[in-house]
Amino acid sequence: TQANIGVVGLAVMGSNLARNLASREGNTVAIYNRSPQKTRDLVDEHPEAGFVASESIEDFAASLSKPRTALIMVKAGAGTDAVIDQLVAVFEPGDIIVDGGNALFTDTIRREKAIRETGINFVGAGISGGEEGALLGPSIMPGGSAESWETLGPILRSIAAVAEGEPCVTHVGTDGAGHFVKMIHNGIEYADMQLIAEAYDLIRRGTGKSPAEIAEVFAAWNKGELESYLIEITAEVLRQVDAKTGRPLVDVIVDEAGAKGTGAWTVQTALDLGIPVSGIAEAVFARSLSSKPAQRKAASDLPGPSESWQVTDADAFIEDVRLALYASKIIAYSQGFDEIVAGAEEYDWDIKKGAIAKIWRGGCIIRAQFLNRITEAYDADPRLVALVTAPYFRDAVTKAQAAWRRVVTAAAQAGIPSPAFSSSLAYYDGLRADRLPAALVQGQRDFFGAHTYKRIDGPGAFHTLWSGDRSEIEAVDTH
Ligand code: NBP
Repeated sequence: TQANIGVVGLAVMGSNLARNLASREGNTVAIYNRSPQKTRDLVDEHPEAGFVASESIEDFAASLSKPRTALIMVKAGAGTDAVIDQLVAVFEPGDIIVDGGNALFTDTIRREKAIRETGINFVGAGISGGEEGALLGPSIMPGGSAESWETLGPILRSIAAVAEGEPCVTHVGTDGAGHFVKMIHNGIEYADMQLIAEAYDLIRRGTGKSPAEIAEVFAAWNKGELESYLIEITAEVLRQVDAKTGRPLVDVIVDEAGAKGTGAWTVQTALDLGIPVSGIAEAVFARSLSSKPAQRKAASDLPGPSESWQVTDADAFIEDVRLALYASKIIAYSQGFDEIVAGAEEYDWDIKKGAIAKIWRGGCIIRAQFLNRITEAYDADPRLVALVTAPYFRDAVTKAQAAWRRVVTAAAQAGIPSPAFSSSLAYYDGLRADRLPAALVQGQRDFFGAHTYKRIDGPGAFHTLWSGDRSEIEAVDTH
C-alpha cells in the first residue's frame, strides 16, 4: 500500500498526529521512528489506523506516493537535523518535508534555504495544542512555499481543530513564518498565564477566599469576555483537592515555574527587533524569579509594607481585578501582534494578522472568544498600527483603566508582586503619553557620547558642545 502522508517520530506528539491523520477520510499514513519498538507498539495498539509501518528510512520513503510528504515530529534541534538529513538522502525534487516540532524560526529559515537547493520543499509548521490537540485537532501554523501549501493544505485542513466551522490552519508565510508565529503564540501564552496567576494571587490575598471559591470566580469569568481555555483550566486546577493531604492541590505544588524556552525566544527576538513585549518578558522573568529558591530564601526576611492590607468590598475588588486582567491581556496581545508585524517586515513575510487570530480560536492553548475581536480589528483596518487603538479595544481599556490603576496601586501598597499587570499599565501609559522623558535620555546620550538629538522645531541632528561653551552645532551627516 502506498501512503499519501508519513510521520517520522512517534513519541506522544507524532503518534497522536499519525492517529489523527489516519482517522480522516482519504488518508493512508506511513510511520517511522528511530527506535523500531515505538513503531511496532503503535501498530499493535491501533490496528484501526491501518498504518503502513517501516523500520528503515528507505522503506519509509518507498511506502509514500509522490510527491512524498513527511511530517517530522522529533525533539527539536539535533534530532530534527538528523532526520532531515536522512529524508533528503531518500527523497526527490518536488517531495515535501514538514517539520512540526518546536523549531526556532531562524533554524527553519536556515534549513529551508539549504534544502531548497535539492529541489525538495521544506515546510516549518508550528503545531499547538499539546497531546490532546495533536490527536483531536491542533492549531497549525505552516510556513514554506505556496507550492507545498497546495499539497499540504488539504491534509492539514483535515486534521486541524475547527472553530466556528473553519479549520484552524492557514498558510502563514514563506520559510520560517510558521514557526515565528508559533513562537509568538507561546509568548502570548506565557503572558496570559502570568496575568491569570497574578489575578488569582491578588484575589486570594486581598479577600481571603479559598482556591475552591476562587475557582467559582474564574468559572463565572469564563462566561464573559474573558472566556478562554486558560481561564477554564484555571478553575479546574483551583478546584482540585490533593488526595494525600486533603489540601487544595495548588497549595502543595512547589511554587517554581518551569519553561521550555519558547517564551524566552519570543523576548530575545523582540529585543532584536526592537519591539517592547513587556507583558511577555515579565511573564518569562516571573518564572525565572520563581525558580531561584536560594535567592528567594535569602530575601525572605526583607521588609514589606508596614500596614496590613484589607479589601473592604470583595465583590468590587474582584470586578476590578477582572477588568485589570482584561486590559492587561489586550496589551499582551497588542504587543505580540506588534512583534508579528515587525518580524514580517524584517523577514519579508506577507502575514495576514486577522487570519492568525482566527486560527488561534481553536486547538491551541490561547484559544479564546476574544480572538474574534482581533480578527475584526485587522479586517476593518489591515494597517492598524497598534491593536490597542482599534475601536473595540480602545473602548475596553477606556472602561477598564480606572480599575486597572486601583489594582496596580493596591498590589504595590500591599507588597504583592504583579509584574505583568503593572508593566502592562506602564506600557499603556507610555504609549499614550504626549511627551516621554526619552527627551532627557537623548540629552544624556548626547552629553556622554555625542550621539546627537533631533529638535522639535525642525529637521536635522544636533549636538551641544557640553565640554565647551555649550553652544549647539548641527551634526554633519557622514553618510
Ligand atoms: P520529544 O520531543 O520527546 O522527542 C522524541 C522523539 O524524537 C522520539 O521519536 C525520538 O526517537 C526522536 N528523536 C530524538 Br529525541 N533524537 C532523534 C534523532 N537523532 N534521530 C531520530 N529521531 C530522534 O517528542 P514529543 O514530545 O512528541 O514532541 C515532538 C516535537 O513536537 C518536539 O519538537 C516538541 O517540541 C513539539 N511539540 C510538543 C508538544 C507537546 O505538548 N509535547 C506540543 C507542540 C509541539 P526515539 O524513539 O528513537 O528516541
